[in-house]
Amino acid sequence: MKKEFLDLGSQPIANKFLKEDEFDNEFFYDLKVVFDDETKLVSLKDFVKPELMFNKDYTYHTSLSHPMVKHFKSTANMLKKEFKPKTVLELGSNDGPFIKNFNKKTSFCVEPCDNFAKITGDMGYKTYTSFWDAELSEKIKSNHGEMDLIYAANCICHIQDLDDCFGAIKNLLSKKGILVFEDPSLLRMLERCSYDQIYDEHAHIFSVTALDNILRKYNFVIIRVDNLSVHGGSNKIYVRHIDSHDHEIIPVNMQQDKSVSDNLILENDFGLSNFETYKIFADRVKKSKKDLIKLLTKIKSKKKKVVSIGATSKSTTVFNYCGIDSNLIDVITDTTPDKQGLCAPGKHIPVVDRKSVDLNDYDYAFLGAWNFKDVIANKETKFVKNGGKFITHVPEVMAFS
Ligand code: JHZ
Repeated sequence: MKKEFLDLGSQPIANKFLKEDEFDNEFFYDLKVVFDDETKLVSLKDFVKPELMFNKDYTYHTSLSHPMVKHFKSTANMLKKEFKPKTVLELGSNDGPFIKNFNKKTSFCVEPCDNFAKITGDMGYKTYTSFWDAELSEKIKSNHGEMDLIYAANCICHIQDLDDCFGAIKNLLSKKGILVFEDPSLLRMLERCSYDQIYDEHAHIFSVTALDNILRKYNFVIIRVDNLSVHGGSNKIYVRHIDSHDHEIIPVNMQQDKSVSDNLILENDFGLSNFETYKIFADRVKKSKKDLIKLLTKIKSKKKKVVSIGATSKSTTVFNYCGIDSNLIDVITDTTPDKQGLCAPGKHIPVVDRKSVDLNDYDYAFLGAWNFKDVIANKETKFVKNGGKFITHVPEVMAFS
């Protein structure tokens, strides 16, 4: 039984930055969110065709975010040390910051966006330019055998058909192998009212509770959960086959640790299994929209200028849900060359290189990449010294310096 609790209105493809002559044919869909009473999974009501989102024009380069490169390097080193995998598969390898820490002969990538698949291919990793599914799992198994580590960061929550996804993983993961994946945390999203985690690519926002319910169907068991600060609060989930060690003693690193029950209890205490919690969240989202429009309108009425930092998928949701266009935000800066010179999805605010803008010409800077608040604040100390203020909507709408 899927119950709708949130309507974020008509939305464009979150990462499809456009030229002016593409405005008329831009694709829009209704972004509504549902809660499944049985599994407790939160998902989009209507999915967008994957090919419209993940293709050769995909613009999100993981390696352009230095904190993420650091994060993937330390994750890779930790996994090598703790699990010593002989074979590794990464789902959604993007431009390779994780896989590049592993042996080229025994590590493989799956990446549906041609532009990124080419990057890891050129780095020497066999890369399957394809969406993850049962057929591909079979193909990889017959080409390279089973995998000891299957890793996916910000990828599983993008896969619409979770049954096919986990079935395909079940088929390829070696008997004593480990599946590790990380995605934004539903609990953190609800706590912080960061509703902008919801956009076309995020088919689901995972709780440990829902994953525990779903993974059991595949005879998988969650053995550990790490709460991460990346992407505004994510969970790293460690999973093995339930019968991985038959009658042998299960090694310590493969035993279920306390983090699993700790997270389940925390989520239960917050009310993640109750529909009422989602209705309260939806009311907070509506208030956040009202507050943000009010603040920006007030600022503009005083003839002040506002820049936005980070042309994120998240800011696509905020700007389109709140109806924020270039009357309220003059320009967006982003460090990604592929986004610069284009206009942001839906509301068509121009995106420019940070280096081409003197931030001191602006009075306020909206944090489109609020998840990098500290990194941005440390870079932009001159802006603050000259009286500039940041604006964020997470956890609530405010201007600060
Ligand atoms: P960032 C993407 O979401 C899409 P986004 C995807 N669906 C997903 O799940 C998450 O990532 C993981 C720029 N920037 O990481 C770089 C600056 O301009 O929040 C990026 O374009 N200045 C795969 O798009 C953007 O902001 C800066 O100082 O919401 C950050 O995007 C910094 C630090 C970043 O992900």
